[in-house]
Amino acid sequence: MFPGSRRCLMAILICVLPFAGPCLAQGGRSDAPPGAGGLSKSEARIRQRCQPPKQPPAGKVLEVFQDCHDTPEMVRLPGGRFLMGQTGAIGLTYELPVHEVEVQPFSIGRYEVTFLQWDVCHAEGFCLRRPDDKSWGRAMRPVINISWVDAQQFVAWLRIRTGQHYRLPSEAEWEYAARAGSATAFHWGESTGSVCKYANVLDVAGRMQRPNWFWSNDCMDGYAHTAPVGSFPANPWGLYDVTGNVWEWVQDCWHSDYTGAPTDGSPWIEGGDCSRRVNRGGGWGNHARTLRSAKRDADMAEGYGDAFGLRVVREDAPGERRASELDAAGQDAGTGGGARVQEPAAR
Ligand SMILES: [Ca+2]
Repeated sequence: MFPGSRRCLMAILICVLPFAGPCLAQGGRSDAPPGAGGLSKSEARIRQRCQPPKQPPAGKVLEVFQDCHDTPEMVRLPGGRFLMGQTGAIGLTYELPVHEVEVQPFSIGRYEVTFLQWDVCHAEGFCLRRPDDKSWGRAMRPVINISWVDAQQFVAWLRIRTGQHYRLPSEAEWEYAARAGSATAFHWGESTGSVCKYANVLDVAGRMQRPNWFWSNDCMDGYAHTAPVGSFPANPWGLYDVTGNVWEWVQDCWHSDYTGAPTDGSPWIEGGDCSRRVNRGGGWGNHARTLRSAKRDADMAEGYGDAFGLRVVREDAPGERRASELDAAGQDAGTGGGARVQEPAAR
Protein backbone atom coordinates (compact mmCIF):
# COMPACT_ATOMS: atom_id res chain seq x y z
CA MET A 1 0.00 0.00 0.00
CA PHE A 2 2.95 2.25 0.56
CA PRO A 3 5.35 1.67 -2.25
CA GLY A 4 7.72 4.26 -0.89
CA SER A 5 7.40 3.47 2.76
CA ARG A 6 10.46 3.48 4.92
CA ARG A 7 11.31 2.65 8.42
CA CYS A 8 12.07 5.18 11.06
CA LEU A 9 12.25 3.07 14.13
CA MET A 10 13.86 5.65 16.35
CA ALA A 11 11.17 8.15 15.55
CA ILE A 12 8.52 5.58 16.31
CA LEU A 13 10.06 4.78 19.65
CA ILE A 14 9.92 8.44 20.46
CA CYS A 15 6.52 9.08 19.04
CA VAL A 16 4.29 6.16 19.89
CA LEU A 17 4.47 6.58 23.62
CA PRO A 18 2.99 9.93 24.62
CA PHE A 19 -0.15 11.53 23.30
CA ALA A 20 0.52 15.19 23.76
CA GLY A 21 4.07 14.93 24.89
CA PRO A 22 7.37 15.44 23.11
CA CYS A 23 7.51 13.94 19.67
CA LEU A 24 10.26 15.30 17.54
CA ALA A 25 12.31 13.19 15.23
CA GLN A 26 14.88 15.88 14.72
CA GLY A 27 18.08 16.47 16.57
CA GLY A 28 16.75 15.55 19.97
CA ARG A 29 15.05 18.87 20.48
CA SER A 30 12.44 18.83 23.16
CA ASP A 31 8.91 20.13 23.05
CA ALA A 32 8.58 23.48 24.81
CA PRO A 33 5.33 23.77 26.77
CA PRO A 34 3.13 26.46 25.23
CA GLY A 35 3.85 29.86 26.61
CA ALA A 36 6.37 28.55 29.09
CA GLY A 37 9.34 30.20 27.48
CA GLY A 38 12.63 28.42 27.47
CA LEU A 39 12.76 28.21 23.71
CA SER A 40 16.02 27.58 21.96
CA LYS A 41 17.31 30.32 19.70
CA SER A 42 16.06 28.56 16.61
CA GLU A 43 12.69 27.96 18.21
CA ALA A 44 12.47 31.59 19.26
CA ARG A 45 13.05 32.61 15.66
CA ILE A 46 10.26 30.32 14.58
CA ARG A 47 7.96 31.93 17.15
CA GLN A 48 8.94 35.43 16.02
CA ARG A 49 7.82 34.64 12.50
CA CYS A 50 4.25 34.21 13.68
CA GLN A 51 2.38 37.19 12.34
CA PRO A 52 -1.35 37.73 12.71
CA PRO A 53 -3.31 37.08 9.53
CA LYS A 54 -3.85 40.18 7.43
CA GLN A 55 -7.54 39.41 7.36
CA PRO A 56 -8.86 37.28 10.22
CA PRO A 57 -10.95 34.42 8.88
CA ALA A 58 -14.69 34.66 9.34
CA GLY A 59 -16.72 31.63 10.26
CA LYS A 60 -20.09 31.08 8.65
CA VAL A 61 -21.33 28.76 11.37
CA LEU A 62 -19.00 28.55 14.33
CA GLU A 63 -16.17 30.82 15.42
CA VAL A 64 -13.05 30.60 13.25
CA PHE A 65 -9.58 31.89 14.12
CA GLN A 66 -6.01 31.64 12.91
CA ASP A 67 -3.08 31.92 15.31
CA CYS A 68 -0.52 32.95 12.70
CA HIS A 69 -0.69 34.05 9.10
CA ASP A 70 0.75 30.74 7.93
CA THR A 71 -0.91 28.29 10.32
CA PRO A 72 -4.23 26.51 9.77
CA GLU A 73 -7.56 28.24 10.19
CA MET A 74 -9.26 26.68 13.19
CA VAL A 75 -12.93 26.20 14.05
CA ARG A 76 -13.86 26.35 17.72
CA LEU A 77 -16.20 23.46 18.50
CA PRO A 78 -18.46 23.19 21.53
CA GLY A 79 -18.20 20.15 23.73
CA GLY A 80 -20.95 17.60 23.56
CA ARG A 81 -21.99 13.98 23.51
CA PHE A 82 -22.45 11.78 20.48
CA LEU A 83 -22.77 8.16 19.47
CA MET A 84 -19.50 6.90 18.02
CA GLY A 85 -19.57 4.04 15.56
CA GLN A 86 -21.80 2.94 12.74
CA THR A 87 -25.44 3.22 13.60
CA GLY A 88 -26.82 2.04 10.26
CA ALA A 89 -27.08 -1.31 8.56
CA ILE A 90 -23.82 -1.11 6.61
CA GLY A 91 -21.45 -0.83 9.53
CA LEU A 92 -18.50 -3.10 9.94
CA THR A 93 -17.57 -5.05 13.06
CA TYR A 94 -14.66 -2.79 13.90
CA GLU A 95 -17.08 0.15 14.12
CA LEU A 96 -18.87 -1.57 17.00
CA PRO A 97 -20.06 -1.41 19.65
CA VAL A 98 -21.66 1.97 19.14
CA HIS A 99 -20.92 3.90 22.32
CA GLU A 100 -21.60 7.33 23.73
CA VAL A 101 -18.64 9.66 23.99
CA GLU A 102 -18.50 12.99 25.77
CA VAL A 103 -16.08 15.42 24.15
CA GLN A 104 -14.70 18.59 25.72
CA PRO A 105 -14.53 21.82 23.70
CA PHE A 106 -11.64 21.99 21.27
CA SER A 107 -10.67 23.62 18.02
CA ILE A 108 -10.02 21.72 14.81
CA GLY A 109 -8.68 22.64 11.40
CA ARG A 110 -11.24 24.14 9.07
CA TYR A 111 -9.37 22.44 6.23
CA GLU A 112 -6.92 19.63 5.79
CA VAL A 113 -3.32 20.80 6.19
CA THR A 114 -2.06 22.13 2.86
CA PHE A 115 1.24 21.78 1.04
CA LEU A 116 1.68 25.53 1.56
CA GLN A 117 1.60 25.09 5.33
CA TRP A 118 3.68 21.95 5.32
CA ASP A 119 6.37 23.45 3.14
CA VAL A 120 6.86 26.28 5.66
CA CYS A 121 7.43 23.68 8.36
CA HIS A 122 9.90 21.91 6.09
CA ALA A 123 11.70 25.14 5.19
CA GLU A 124 12.16 25.89 8.88
CA GLY A 125 13.75 22.50 9.43
CA PHE A 126 11.02 20.99 11.55
CA CYS A 127 9.25 18.76 9.06
CA LEU A 128 12.04 16.61 7.71
CA ARG A 129 10.17 15.28 4.72
CA ARG A 130 9.32 17.42 1.71
CA PRO A 131 6.56 15.22 0.35
CA ASP A 132 6.18 14.48 -3.34
CA ASP A 133 3.02 16.06 -4.78
CA LYS A 134 3.02 13.67 -7.76
CA SER A 135 2.74 16.72 -10.02
CA TRP A 136 -0.83 17.27 -8.84
CA GLY A 137 0.11 20.65 -7.40
CA ARG A 138 1.16 22.02 -4.02
CA ALA A 139 -0.15 25.33 -2.59
CA MET A 140 -3.74 24.72 -1.49
CA ARG A 141 -3.81 21.03 -2.24
CA PRO A 142 -3.83 18.90 0.88
CA VAL A 143 -0.40 17.64 1.79
CA ILE A 144 0.04 13.97 0.87
CA ASN A 145 2.74 11.36 1.24
CA ILE A 146 3.18 12.01 4.92
CA SER A 147 3.23 9.43 7.67
CA TRP A 148 1.85 9.58 11.19
CA VAL A 149 5.41 10.13 12.37
CA ASP A 150 5.78 13.05 9.94
CA ALA A 151 2.47 14.46 11.18
CA GLN A 152 3.88 14.58 14.70
CA GLN A 153 6.66 16.83 13.44
CA PHE A 154 4.13 19.21 11.94
CA VAL A 155 2.09 19.58 15.13
CA ALA A 156 5.32 20.03 17.10
CA TRP A 157 6.21 22.89 14.73
CA LEU A 158 2.78 24.42 15.25
CA ARG A 159 3.34 24.34 19.00
CA ILE A 160 6.60 26.24 18.60
CA ARG A 161 5.22 28.62 15.99
CA THR A 162 2.10 29.56 17.94
CA GLY A 163 2.82 28.83 21.59
CA GLN A 164 -0.47 26.91 21.64
CA HIS A 165 -1.03 23.24 22.18
CA TYR A 166 -1.61 21.73 18.76
CA ARG A 167 -1.82 17.99 18.25
CA LEU A 168 -3.54 15.37 16.15
CA PRO A 169 -7.21 14.77 16.91
CA SER A 170 -8.22 11.78 18.92
CA GLU A 171 -10.30 9.37 16.89
CA ALA A 172 -13.35 10.32 18.95
CA GLU A 173 -12.75 14.04 18.41
CA TRP A 174 -12.38 13.43 14.69
CA GLU A 175 -15.68 11.56 14.39
CA TYR A 176 -17.48 14.09 16.59
CA ALA A 177 -16.27 16.90 14.35
CA ALA A 178 -16.99 15.06 11.12
CA ARG A 179 -20.52 14.11 12.17
CA ALA A 180 -21.30 17.68 13.26
CA GLY A 181 -24.40 16.50 15.04
CA SER A 182 -25.43 13.96 12.42
CA ALA A 183 -26.07 10.32 13.19
CA THR A 184 -26.28 9.28 9.55
CA ALA A 185 -23.68 7.58 7.38
CA PHE A 186 -22.54 10.94 5.99
CA HIS A 187 -22.88 14.44 7.35
CA TRP A 188 -25.39 15.15 4.57
CA GLY A 189 -27.50 12.08 5.28
CA GLU A 190 -27.58 8.54 3.97
CA SER A 191 -27.46 9.15 0.23
CA THR A 192 -24.46 7.67 -1.53
CA GLY A 193 -25.81 9.19 -4.73
CA SER A 194 -24.91 12.63 -3.42
CA VAL A 195 -21.29 11.80 -2.72
CA CYS A 196 -19.82 13.67 -5.70
CA LYS A 197 -21.69 16.80 -4.62
CA TYR A 198 -20.12 16.79 -1.17
CA ALA A 199 -16.74 15.13 -1.52
CA ASN A 200 -13.77 14.33 -3.71
CA VAL A 201 -13.98 10.58 -4.20
CA LEU A 202 -13.02 8.01 -6.80
CA ASP A 203 -15.38 9.32 -9.43
CA VAL A 204 -15.76 8.55 -13.12
CA ALA A 205 -12.73 10.69 -13.98
CA GLY A 206 -10.61 8.90 -11.42
CA ARG A 207 -11.83 5.52 -12.54
CA MET A 208 -10.83 6.26 -16.15
CA GLN A 209 -7.27 6.65 -14.96
CA ARG A 210 -7.46 3.58 -12.76
CA PRO A 211 -9.72 1.12 -14.52
CA ASN A 212 -8.55 -1.74 -12.36
CA TRP A 213 -9.46 -0.13 -9.07
CA PHE A 214 -12.35 -1.99 -7.56
CA TRP A 215 -14.24 0.80 -5.90
CA SER A 216 -15.84 3.60 -7.88
CA ASN A 217 -18.69 6.08 -7.76
CA ASP A 218 -20.86 6.62 -10.78
CA CYS A 219 -20.67 10.40 -10.74
CA MET A 220 -18.30 13.26 -11.49
CA ASP A 221 -16.75 15.43 -8.80
CA GLY A 222 -14.28 17.20 -11.06
CA TYR A 223 -11.04 15.83 -9.63
CA ALA A 224 -9.17 12.69 -10.63
CA HIS A 225 -6.77 13.09 -7.68
CA THR A 226 -6.65 15.51 -4.76
CA ALA A 227 -8.70 18.70 -4.89
CA PRO A 228 -7.68 22.06 -3.39
CA VAL A 229 -8.99 22.15 0.16
CA GLY A 230 -12.42 23.72 0.51
CA SER A 231 -13.54 22.81 -3.01
CA PHE A 232 -16.68 21.07 -1.73
CA PRO A 233 -19.44 22.18 0.67
CA ALA A 234 -18.56 22.20 4.34
CA ASN A 235 -20.26 20.02 6.91
CA PRO A 236 -22.83 21.64 9.25
CA TRP A 237 -20.06 22.91 11.53
CA GLY A 238 -18.12 24.55 8.72
CA LEU A 239 -15.43 21.89 8.31
CA TYR A 240 -14.33 21.10 4.77
CA ASP A 241 -13.33 17.76 3.27
CA VAL A 242 -13.99 15.64 6.36
CA THR A 243 -15.32 13.24 3.74
CA GLY A 244 -12.91 12.29 0.98
CA ASN A 245 -9.93 14.10 -0.54
CA VAL A 246 -7.29 12.61 1.80
CA TRP A 247 -7.30 10.22 4.72
CA GLU A 248 -6.53 12.07 7.93
CA TRP A 249 -4.21 10.66 10.58
CA VAL A 250 -5.47 10.68 14.17
CA GLN A 251 -3.57 9.92 17.34
CA ASP A 252 -5.06 6.57 18.29
CA CYS A 253 -3.49 3.13 18.13
CA TRP A 254 -5.42 0.56 16.13
CA HIS A 255 -7.94 -1.57 17.98
CA SER A 256 -10.02 -4.14 16.16
CA ASP A 257 -13.27 -2.83 17.67
CA TYR A 258 -14.52 -0.37 20.28
CA THR A 259 -14.74 -2.79 23.20
CA GLY A 260 -13.18 -0.90 26.12
CA ALA A 261 -12.72 2.34 24.19
CA PRO A 262 -12.50 5.61 26.16
CA THR A 263 -15.75 7.51 26.51
CA ASP A 264 -14.21 10.90 27.35
CA GLY A 265 -12.91 11.82 23.92
CA SER A 266 -9.30 11.01 24.73
CA PRO A 267 -7.13 9.07 22.29
CA TRP A 268 -7.02 5.32 22.77
CA ILE A 269 -3.33 4.60 23.16
CA GLU A 270 -3.55 1.75 25.65
CA GLY A 271 -3.40 -1.76 24.28
CA GLY A 272 -4.14 -2.46 20.66
CA ASP A 273 -1.49 -2.21 17.97
CA CYS A 274 0.40 1.05 18.37
CA SER A 275 2.68 0.33 15.43
CA ARG A 276 -0.42 1.09 13.37
CA ARG A 277 -2.27 4.37 13.71
CA VAL A 278 -5.81 5.17 12.74
CA ASN A 279 -6.76 7.34 9.80
CA ARG A 280 -10.23 8.57 8.98
CA GLY A 281 -12.45 10.17 6.38
CA GLY A 282 -11.56 8.30 3.22
CA GLY A 283 -9.77 9.77 0.24
CA TRP A 284 -9.92 10.64 -3.42
CA GLY A 285 -9.52 6.99 -4.36
CA ASN A 286 -12.40 5.50 -2.39
CA HIS A 287 -15.96 4.35 -2.80
CA ALA A 288 -18.77 5.99 -0.87
CA ARG A 289 -18.97 3.17 1.66
CA THR A 290 -15.38 3.86 2.66
CA LEU A 291 -16.18 7.54 3.15
CA ARG A 292 -18.76 7.12 5.92
CA SER A 293 -18.26 9.17 9.08
CA ALA A 294 -17.81 5.96 11.09
CA LYS A 295 -15.35 4.31 8.73
CA ARG A 296 -12.01 3.42 10.32
CA ASP A 297 -8.73 2.33 8.84
CA ALA A 298 -5.14 2.11 10.03
CA ASP A 299 -1.66 1.94 8.60
CA MET A 300 1.88 1.68 9.85
CA ALA A 301 2.90 4.81 11.73
CA GLU A 302 5.89 5.34 9.48
CA GLY A 303 3.97 4.52 6.29
CA TYR A 304 2.94 7.15 3.82
CA GLY A 305 1.06 7.32 0.55
CA ASP A 306 -0.60 9.66 -1.90
CA ALA A 307 -3.94 9.62 -0.10
CA PHE A 308 -2.63 10.35 3.40
CA GLY A 309 -2.76 13.79 4.99
CA LEU A 310 -3.83 15.34 8.24
CA ARG A 311 -6.03 17.82 10.05
CA VAL A 312 -4.90 19.33 13.35
CA VAL A 313 -6.51 20.10 16.69
CA ARG A 314 -5.73 22.88 19.14
CA GLU A 315 -6.60 22.54 22.77
CA ASP A 316 -8.31 25.66 24.00
CA ALA A 317 -6.72 27.43 26.92
CA PRO A 318 -9.17 27.48 29.85
CA GLY A 319 -9.70 31.21 29.53
CA GLU A 320 -10.64 30.81 25.89
CA ARG A 321 -13.61 28.58 26.50
CA ARG A 322 -15.92 31.44 26.18
CA ALA A 323 -18.90 32.37 24.04
CA SER A 324 -18.68 29.42 21.69
CA GLU A 325 -18.96 27.01 24.58
CA LEU A 326 -21.40 29.03 26.59
CA ASP A 327 -23.70 29.52 23.62
CA ALA A 328 -23.61 25.83 22.93
CA ALA A 329 -25.11 25.12 26.33
CA GLY A 330 -28.47 25.83 24.83
CA GLN A 331 -28.00 23.32 22.09
CA ASP A 332 -27.35 19.63 22.04
CA ALA A 333 -24.27 19.41 19.90
CA GLY A 334 -24.59 15.65 19.83
CA THR A 335 -27.95 15.65 18.13
CA GLY A 336 -28.74 19.02 16.73
CA GLY A 337 -26.10 20.03 14.22
CA GLY A 338 -25.12 23.05 16.29
CA ALA A 339 -25.57 25.59 13.53
CA ARG A 340 -25.39 29.13 14.70
CA VAL A 341 -23.87 32.35 13.55
CA GLN A 342 -21.16 34.03 15.54
CA GLU A 343 -18.64 36.70 14.74
CA PRO A 344 -15.07 35.44 14.62
CA ALA A 345 -12.65 36.40 17.35
CA ALA A 346 -10.47 39.39 16.57
CA ARG A 347 -7.00 38.02 16.10
CA1 LIG B 1 -12.46 12.58 -7.54
